[in-house]
Amino acid sequence: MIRKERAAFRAIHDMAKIIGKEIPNIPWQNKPEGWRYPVWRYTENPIITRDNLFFANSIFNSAVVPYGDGFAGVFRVDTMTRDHTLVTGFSKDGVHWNLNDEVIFRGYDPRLCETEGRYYLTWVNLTPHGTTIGVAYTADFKTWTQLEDACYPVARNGVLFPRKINGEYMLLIRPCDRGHTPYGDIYLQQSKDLAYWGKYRFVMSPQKNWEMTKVGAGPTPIETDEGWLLFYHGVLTSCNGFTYAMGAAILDKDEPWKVLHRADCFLLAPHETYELVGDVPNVVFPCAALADADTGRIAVYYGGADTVVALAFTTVDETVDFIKAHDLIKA
Ligand code: BMA
Repeated sequence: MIRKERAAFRAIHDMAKIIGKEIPNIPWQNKPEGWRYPVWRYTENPIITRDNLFFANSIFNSAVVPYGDGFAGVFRVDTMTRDHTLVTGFSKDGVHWNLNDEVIFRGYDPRLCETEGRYYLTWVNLTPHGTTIGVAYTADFKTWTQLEDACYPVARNGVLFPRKINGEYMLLIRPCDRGHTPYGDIYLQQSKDLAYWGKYRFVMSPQKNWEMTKVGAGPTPIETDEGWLLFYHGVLTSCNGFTYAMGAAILDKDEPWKVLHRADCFLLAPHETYELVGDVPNVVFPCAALADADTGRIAVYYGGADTVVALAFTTVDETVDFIKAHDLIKA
């Protein structure tokens, strides 16, 4: 189907629509025959391992965006001294990456989004008093301008929306403690200039067993005609420690602290060896998603077991339908 026909088909069949750019070269594999779930893994996973960079102990929770005629990314590299560092990387196809060994920032769990012609990076910035949310921007992934940290310690999982809403930048955050926090809700804060933040709003807390310990925002929210599609991680504490899985919700377009729909179960949880075995076993940690407005395809990048980067696929229809079919928000 060509683009116009696809748009007409979506309108007639009342299908969800991504509001954003077209990404014709989005990494993609069709859903395997007989697969009943809304998210499926790339068959060549993991796409990045420690062998992609000299002196890396592990390369995992990482962010990517379309850039030029390919893709750019910021990668979490824990080094052989076990320092937390961020480096850049480039790719033609979103699957095969060349990483640079120059450290751009110290910290971890980067998120990227493009807004107003700049690529904004948010990450877990390290301070002597605990972690906070670092903010920086670039035009070329070579020179970076660092802004004020977006909150005082202690917080993690700072995720910017890809455009201003009602004239304000909006940032999802997860207040936490200095350790492996045994609790956690998602909040939102607003700013006119990315320097001064306020208008704090509660967004969501754990609801079901699979996420009962804590929840935190994942990739940059995806704008759809139904609202903001948010993938997030939820953490379960078992007698063996934490298990991280990916859930999904739809937030109100204009007041994104309002959760319109939310799946009561995970959409992706540790199952494959590279998710079950590694430096931290049983971790699926999504940090980025590419979304093609033309086809509705979505490619999610996630860390596996705090050791590798992996890729999974879905479509906006599959995910939105699944969330609504398993909705824990009662009308
Ligand atoms: C969180 C963060 C993530 C990590 C996860 C599982 O607190 O440190 O980077 O993937 O724990 O270890």
